[in-house]
Amino acid sequence: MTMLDQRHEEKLSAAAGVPDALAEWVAAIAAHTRPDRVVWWTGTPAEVSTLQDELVAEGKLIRLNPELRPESFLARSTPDDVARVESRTFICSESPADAGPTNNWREPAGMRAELSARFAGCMRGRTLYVVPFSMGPVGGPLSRVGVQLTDSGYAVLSMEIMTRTGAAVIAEIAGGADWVRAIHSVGAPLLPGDEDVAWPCNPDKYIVQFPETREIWSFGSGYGGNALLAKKCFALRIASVQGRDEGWLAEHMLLMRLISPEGRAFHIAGAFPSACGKTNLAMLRPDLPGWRVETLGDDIAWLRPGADGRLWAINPEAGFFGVAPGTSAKTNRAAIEMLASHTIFTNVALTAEGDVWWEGLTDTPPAGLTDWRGNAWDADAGTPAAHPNARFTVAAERCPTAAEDIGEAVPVDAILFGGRRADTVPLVTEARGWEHGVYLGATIASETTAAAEGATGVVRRDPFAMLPFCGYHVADHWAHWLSIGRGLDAELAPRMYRVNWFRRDTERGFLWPGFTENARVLAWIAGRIAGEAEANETAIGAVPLASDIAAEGVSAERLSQLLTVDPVEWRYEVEREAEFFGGVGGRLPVELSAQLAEARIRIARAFG
Ligand code: SAT
Ligand code: MN
Repeated sequence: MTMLDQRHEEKLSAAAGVPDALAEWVAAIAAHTRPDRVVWWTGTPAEVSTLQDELVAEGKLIRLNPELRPESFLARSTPDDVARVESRTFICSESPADAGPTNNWREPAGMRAELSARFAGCMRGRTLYVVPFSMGPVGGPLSRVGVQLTDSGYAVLSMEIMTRTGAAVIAEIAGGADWVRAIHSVGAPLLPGDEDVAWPCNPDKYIVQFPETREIWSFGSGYGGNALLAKKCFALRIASVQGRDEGWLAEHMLLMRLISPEGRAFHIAGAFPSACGKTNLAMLRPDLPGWRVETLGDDIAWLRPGADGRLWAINPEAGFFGVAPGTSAKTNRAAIEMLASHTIFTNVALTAEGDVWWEGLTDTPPAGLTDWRGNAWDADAGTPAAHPNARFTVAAERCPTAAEDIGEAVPVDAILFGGRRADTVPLVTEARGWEHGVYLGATIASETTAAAEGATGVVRRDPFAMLPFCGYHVADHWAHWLSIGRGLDAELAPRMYRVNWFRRDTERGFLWPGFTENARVLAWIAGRIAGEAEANETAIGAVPLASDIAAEGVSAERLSQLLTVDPVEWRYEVEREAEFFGGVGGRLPVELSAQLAEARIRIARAFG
């Protein structure tokens, strides 16, 4: 018996107690995709280290220098597989109207036929891993389970970090828990005589969600949200539909606990598009004496109204899949400490000593770098050493600012809606109430980033930062937010804020230092919640007094620019919002057309 076969046998026995429906599904997928072997993953440390060794031996992972970066690895993808592929992401609801105007809809039966052809024999020569996982603590009141089948060992190790895996999940399924079926293949079968490559993938990619049957089929990519199906595909696209049907919300949000010098805790959720600083904000170490942040999550929050009239939230993930470039001791010291060991890096640069580097980590790049493509890096060539969407994958418990109760539900006091806007949007504005807050969420716009394929720096509407992640009609999502609000106690419901750390001055770049200084904005928000901080009313919501957010090195002139509501910009902005709402069709909630009408009137009145 080879070691692999032996491992296979062990996993099969570990999987004893597998309910018939799960065993039959795995058998059916295996019969169709024809892997050489099927391995039931339970997530023991021995399994992890065996798989790491295998991937190193196959050239799919590079073990980093254990003296400098213990228990850590580097993976390099191919240049055509570096980000989410929104143009190949499909929502296959029965009715196109349920997917709405912002999703790529495909008719389910037709898509199933297409996928069936792609998946036929696609795992030949490879191992099919069965990875049962829980989003949220296994058995927790807001938790959900799923099973990912994948032929990527890299995806397995990443899922092991990002979710809770293991036999306890199988017991949940055996106990009757609903489970999401998630099937992933890199789409690169190995025929006899074929040589494997470091990053198998397929130029033809499919990221497919079937919301009604709670199924995910992903083909052709090994990267991030395309391949770790628990993340965007399940915890956002499928879970948003589960939430719509069951009265909760699955949102693209960080989650943090801000603690004041007096020891009062404020729980803050924040929706920002990909690569707009959620991870940095969630791990903030405030520059303000006495204030502290505990990290609860950096990407996804599931929110549910409680019997007490408050909105409760969990982070369903168990790890962080964060953007490496720009992460430094200045921008996110906690992350730098967290990445000291036990991390899988993807598409960063490799140093001559066998450690990692990326743009922004240090001011000067070390000599002798190998770039993310595996070539000697030429500092003068003008190309970055790390890919702009290079990532780290690391367990949440490694984070020095992680809350002890990470994974448990917390009552939300404030919700932030943010994006990257060079102009127009002030540093922070407070919503007048829930409906105005939903309007702020629905009208988020942000410059595109390297987290998705396509051009970067283009302003697009990204409602609730869910444009690529909402599994149903975008306007129904807003209606659902409105209905969740009606179920909350008006006094205890979260307050809502629009924030923008990225406003620019044409000559001097960013007006606001950001990062640790963002604590000043959070402290003002906490002050508002506590009924202590003052505000100036503007046409678009309340803004802080400049003195309340004054940061060292930010002149009075810059503070006033940061808080300015510019008449020309806002007359233009509100018409862009109107255009966007116009494109959403007849499902636009009346509350939001009323908000838009009110915004127009307020802007006209304020500026004449
Ligand atoms: O979708 S990913 O998980 O690859 C990252 C993101 O876009 O937030
Ligand atoms: Mn994200």
